[in-house]
Amino acid sequence: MRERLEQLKHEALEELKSVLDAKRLDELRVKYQGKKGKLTEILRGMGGLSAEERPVIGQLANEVRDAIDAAVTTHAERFEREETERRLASETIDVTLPGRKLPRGAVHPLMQVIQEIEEIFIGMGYQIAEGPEVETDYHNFEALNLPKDHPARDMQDSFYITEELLLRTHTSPVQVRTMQRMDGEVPIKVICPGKVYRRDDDDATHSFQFHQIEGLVIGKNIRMSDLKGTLLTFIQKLFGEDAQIRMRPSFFPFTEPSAEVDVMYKKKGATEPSWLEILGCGMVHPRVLEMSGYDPEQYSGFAFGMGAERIAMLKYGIDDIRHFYNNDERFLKQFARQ
Ligand code: 2NL
Repeated sequence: MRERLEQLKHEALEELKSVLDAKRLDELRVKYQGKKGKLTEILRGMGGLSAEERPVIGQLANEVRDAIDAAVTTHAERFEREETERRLASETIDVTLPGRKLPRGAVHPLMQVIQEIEEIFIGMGYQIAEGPEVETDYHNFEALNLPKDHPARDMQDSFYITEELLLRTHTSPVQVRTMQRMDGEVPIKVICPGKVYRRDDDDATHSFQFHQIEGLVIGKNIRMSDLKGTLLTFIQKLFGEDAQIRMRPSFFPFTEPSAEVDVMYKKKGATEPSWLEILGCGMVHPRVLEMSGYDPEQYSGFAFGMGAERIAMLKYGIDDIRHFYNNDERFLKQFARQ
């Protein structure tokens, strides 16, 4: 029995030398130490030993078992270490590699122009006001001195939702709401940018949906010369210090007197500068002041309005308004800053 144990130990340790992975190692452990293993088999035969032999052989059997255990554990630890090293080598991340470049968006050219105009007026002490795109007939027309039978309502064919509700045809209702909210207080200095809608057939210069920027100033002794000076300052900031303006008499139901403003400007691509119509304006009509709670005997004001697309087209020499809405990257990328 002693020889068989020694032989078993020798055999197990020899076989262990050729074991190269964790799976084979486990198979080997079962082969010798398992329930049906070789060591177990030998120990089962201990019943036939004498009382003197039994403790001696028992101790030897324990030694053999411990020796095989220790050798298996040493191997297992080595396999584990090797596996960790392999994974460390194959899963290494090079943190010094440059990152992937993400495509970066840009502000839409139309929004750039609107923001630039807003900033010019903010610099002159104006506030920005916004309002709903679905408006009441009252705010869009009535309060602007356009009663129901007024022929100017035909000029602005509109998208009606109900008898009383429509998509705003200009941003003037935002100014009406501003006057109502200010409740007779002065001064008012606001810029109202936003989307407006008119029933037009789309072409190179018309769109059923476009953007307007309107301005309103109300206070004591506001005069036509204040309007002209404000507009000259604005246009020189937008088109350059050399830009000149001229005012031509015009008509709007909500201003009296009214004027159209041209700017002397060399369009991108043009050889000679020329007068280009850029906005409409005037002194707020006394009835408009009165309807929104300002006594025209005490207060006066001026207002102006311009199409944002038109300004952007003049400034950048864009020949078709539809470029703004097509979202063609070849167009948009030309205006991406940086
Ligand atoms: C144009 C002309 C204009 C106004 C808009 C206005 C607003 C109020 C009172 C009086 Cl609340 N006027 N707005 C005045 C004159 C002209 O726009 O050609 N826009 C594209």
